[in-house]
Amino acid sequence: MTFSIFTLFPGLFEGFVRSSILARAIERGLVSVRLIDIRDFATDRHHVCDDAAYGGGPGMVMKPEPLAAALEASGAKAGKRVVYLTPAGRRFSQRMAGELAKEEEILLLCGRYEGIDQRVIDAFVSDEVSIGDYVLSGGEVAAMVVVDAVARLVPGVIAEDSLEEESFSRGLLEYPHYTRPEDFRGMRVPEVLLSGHHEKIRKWRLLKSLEKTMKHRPELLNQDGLPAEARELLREKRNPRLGRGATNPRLERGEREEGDGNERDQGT
Ligand code: 6GU
Repeated sequence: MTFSIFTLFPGLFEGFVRSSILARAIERGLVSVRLIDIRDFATDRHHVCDDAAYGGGPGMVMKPEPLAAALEASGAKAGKRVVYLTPAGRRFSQRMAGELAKEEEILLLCGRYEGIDQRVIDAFVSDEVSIGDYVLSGGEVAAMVVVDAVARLVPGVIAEDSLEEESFSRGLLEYPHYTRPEDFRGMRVPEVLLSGHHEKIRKWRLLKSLEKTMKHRPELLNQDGLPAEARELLREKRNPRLGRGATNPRLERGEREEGDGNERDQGT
């Protein structure tokens, strides 16, 4: 997968492409990143890339000629996805990342100032993408977000099993994680995670994922595609008098129960 990034600030990407996961993917030939400095395609003496907006108003607009020349020199138009990063775009999502990861190459266009001339969008852009409801001073940080999210979905970049477990891949936010030590400043790792009881751990994690999602992103729970077991747990949580009479409060607290496989030193 090749990411071709069109920007007035290629230097912003230097640390990013040298960072661990992406650097390793590049090293292994799974991903490549091409940086195209739009300014190199401005033909005037001062390499001017912006100008005042027709119709007036504050702020500058990126001129069409250098952008078009940069895109044409880099093989745009050959049925390739050209993604323009703009706060006026469709909201980026895990689903969109998955779609983009199927492409051989994507071209990412980073705007600065008030944006780029509309005619470049009309002639070259296949997707206008925003990363969220706030305004950044340019598309570069947004392009890094897209490259990061897409690159890690390219087969081989990260382990398949870690992808499956992840936030959003099952429509829920992630459960809490713990590593050693067992006791950190008096805060203990929930007993269920020390039990070696895989089924209990799986259920506890699903419950914690549901609780986290209810608290931070309740709108995610109304979507299709939630696993049946999650849907059932949710129904019980929302109405504890239904079903099996609520969830087990000891399980929720991650405490141990007799005979639950939590007893250690039994070779489990
Ligand atoms: Cl893609 N660009 C800019 N400039 N601001 C944004 C954005 C993109 N997404 C959210 N805010």
